[in-house]
Amino acid sequence: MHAHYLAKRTLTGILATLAISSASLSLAATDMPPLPEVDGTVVEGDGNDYTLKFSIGTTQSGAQYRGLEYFKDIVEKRSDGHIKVQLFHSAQLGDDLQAVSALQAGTLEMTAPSTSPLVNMFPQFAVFDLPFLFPSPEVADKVLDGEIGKRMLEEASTNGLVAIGWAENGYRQLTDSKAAVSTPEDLKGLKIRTMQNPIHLDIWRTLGANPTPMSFAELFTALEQGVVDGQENPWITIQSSRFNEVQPYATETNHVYTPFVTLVSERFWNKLPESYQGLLVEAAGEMGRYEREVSRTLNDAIKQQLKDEGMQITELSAEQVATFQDTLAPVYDDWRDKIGGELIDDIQAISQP
Ligand code: EAX
Repeated sequence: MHAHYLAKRTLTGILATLAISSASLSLAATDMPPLPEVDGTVVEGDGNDYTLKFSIGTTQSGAQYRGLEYFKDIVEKRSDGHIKVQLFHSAQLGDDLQAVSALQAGTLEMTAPSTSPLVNMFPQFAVFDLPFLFPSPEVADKVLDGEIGKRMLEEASTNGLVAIGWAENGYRQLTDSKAAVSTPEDLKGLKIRTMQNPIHLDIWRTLGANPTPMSFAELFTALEQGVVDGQENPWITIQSSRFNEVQPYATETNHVYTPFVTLVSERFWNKLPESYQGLLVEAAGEMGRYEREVSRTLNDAIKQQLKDEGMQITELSAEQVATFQDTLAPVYDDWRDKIGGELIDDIQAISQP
């Protein structure tokens, strides 16, 4: 058993090395790390076979999809092949909101949208839209993996959905096609696509831009055709969606931290034996930890790669960040009461060193 494991590892290592050296040399810094080995024992089911379609909005080359590949590996191996996982990327089975509706209808089994388009359904998710609330990924982890995140998953397990874990899209950055942006004044008149979320609309309106909500699936074409001038997403999502091909400018604003919430169709969930429900929860936890690690490890390398490919990236000074924060203070105060000040206080308490 031990020898077998060793042999397998070595072979995998050699194959990975070969793949890297024969593939693209220029992308080495941002190549996905190899998938971790699956550990854990086989989980006994009820003898039935299940097929699970898991669809996401981002593309095949992002960290999110890499996480899904790990999820598939875990679930298929640990169910001894009784659960088959089929992966769909790039909103092939619908954008964030359409995929959630499909889960409710029982025509799709899993998805992992950004929390932002779901705030009408789950108002507490709006904390993830408040500007500059999460000072570091470590604070985000404490919130997502602690009591608050657990409570939010419970509260989001309704309306035909079961929420079983957190991954991340990450810290959002601005891109545009018109000019470099380093102050809110530079945004005047810029048409910025936002997620379908009232706080994001408020943020960009308050900064002086001309925001318009749109699904992620329509975004590349809208940027390419100049329907909008800019958008905002984490570096990894900007790169994996090739937005830099149509957006020469970017600003490292880090204005919002966006998680992905892992959702299962309740109709599918209820068909599964309890042991397989537990397996999905464990696999979602491992996927979330792995995906966040990949996303963070690649973040800076991807920013550098975007620069190398010709994107003009503005990095803000502390003072410039403060100007954005001060301008957005009214948005923060206004939404604070609507969302619930106590929850925000709890998150801020976690942020204190
Ligand atoms: O599924 O809409 C967006 O900007 C997000 O990146 C999208 O939720 C990814």
